[in-house]
Amino acid sequence: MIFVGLGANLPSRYGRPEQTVKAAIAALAAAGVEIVATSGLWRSAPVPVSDDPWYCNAVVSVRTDITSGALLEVLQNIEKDFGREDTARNAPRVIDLDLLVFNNEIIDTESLTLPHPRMHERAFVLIPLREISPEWVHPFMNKTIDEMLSVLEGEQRLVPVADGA
Ligand code: PH2
Ligand code: MG
Ligand code: MG
Repeated sequence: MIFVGLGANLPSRYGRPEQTVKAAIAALAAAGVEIVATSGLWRSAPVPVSDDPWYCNAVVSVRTDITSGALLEVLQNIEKDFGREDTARNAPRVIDLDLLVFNNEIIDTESLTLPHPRMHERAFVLIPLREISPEWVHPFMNKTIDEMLSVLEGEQRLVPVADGA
């Protein structure tokens, strides 16, 4: 299974973060990456907690024959095309496309770490992921999504976006 996380907390040329996230999913499909399942859209408080705007987050599962490195490049090209600027980690952004999981690959290189090194501590990743793949187990933590969520103590605020928003 291949999972991509999406996040946005600044307006883009596509409009509000909800619209940008939907446009980014469409851009992935247009780049030839088959979208298998799409979570709902969620509004989430910034992690770590700050005065930055809340994010819109979602997770998609995809199917593709290209390598993880090539998929990462596709994601980065979409980010660039959407007007993403290179700024500090955790800085507000028009769109963030993170390669979370690529089958059972476990890698740690300069450009790519799989699974994503912080996904297990982020409710804004785990809750959307649970919607589309509730049985998924982290390949080296050997934990289910529910097990990873249970240690987060609910301190991360997350609300579903109403249909049509
Ligand atoms: N992304 C981050 C940092 N913090 N917080 C929320 N709620 N959602 C995000 O997508 C997010 C974040 C870095 O990529
Ligand atoms: Mg990110
Ligand atoms: Mg990123």
